Amino acid sequence: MIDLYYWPTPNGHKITLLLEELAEAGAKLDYRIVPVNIGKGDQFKPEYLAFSPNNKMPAIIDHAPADGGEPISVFESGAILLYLANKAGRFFGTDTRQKVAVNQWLMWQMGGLGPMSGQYGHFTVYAPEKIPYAIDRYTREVQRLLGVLDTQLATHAYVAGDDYSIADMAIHPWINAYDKAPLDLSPYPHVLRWQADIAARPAVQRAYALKTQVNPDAGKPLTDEERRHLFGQGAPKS
Ligand SMILES: N[C@@H](CCC(=O)N[C@@H](CS)C(=O)NCC(=O)O)C(=O)O
Repeated sequence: MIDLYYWPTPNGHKITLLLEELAEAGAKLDYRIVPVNIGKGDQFKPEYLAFSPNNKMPAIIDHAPADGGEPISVFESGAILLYLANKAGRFFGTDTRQKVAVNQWLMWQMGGLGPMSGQYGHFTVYAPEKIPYAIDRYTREVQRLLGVLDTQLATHAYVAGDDYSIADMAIHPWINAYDKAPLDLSPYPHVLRWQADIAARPAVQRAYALKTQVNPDAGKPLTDEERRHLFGQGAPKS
């Protein structure tokens, strides 16, 4: 059994996308969701920090690792996707070349599209003060990344080639992640085609449906308490 420490955000969706897809593919890994309400500060609880020290979700604890030993915990969504895909032997390519292709696009999401989109959302949606330079900077960077993705998808069905992989699962939730600040995707027709193809998958629909099941308040404006937990994380160690 895998405990998935989860809240329905783009980084959380990545893991349910994989776990639901594994079930669909006949390679099911049993899991149960442990909600981490990041608006209430669950990510700062000592018992959570003990295995997920970056105070973010998602994280997992696998109580039945392949080596039969002690439970294995993993934090960072990219590391979790790699761990689970390797354990199941699915969605990570079958030879070295495919694995390299999946890995590089996964890292592209983790180091590029995810953080840049996160800052785009912060400055366009959440920041109490609208700073034109920051909004412009992150809008342009997300648009640049969408252009890179569009070029790749012009000649490939999925981001790493012919097969749907964990790289697609990492990227999909981050395409236009902010309903309140939608970007015009019409300059990226291949991204739109790929986005729709993936959205039609039954496993994807099940994964995204967890959003309102786990957080019925999803999409509502942040309360002051939620802002405090999410954006006031205390002073750095000096
Ligand atoms: N690099 C991390 C980022 C995770 C992340 O930013 N999670 C957000 C929600 S999408 C979170 O837990 N935020 C809580 C906080 O910042 O206190 C990953 O990919 O797992």
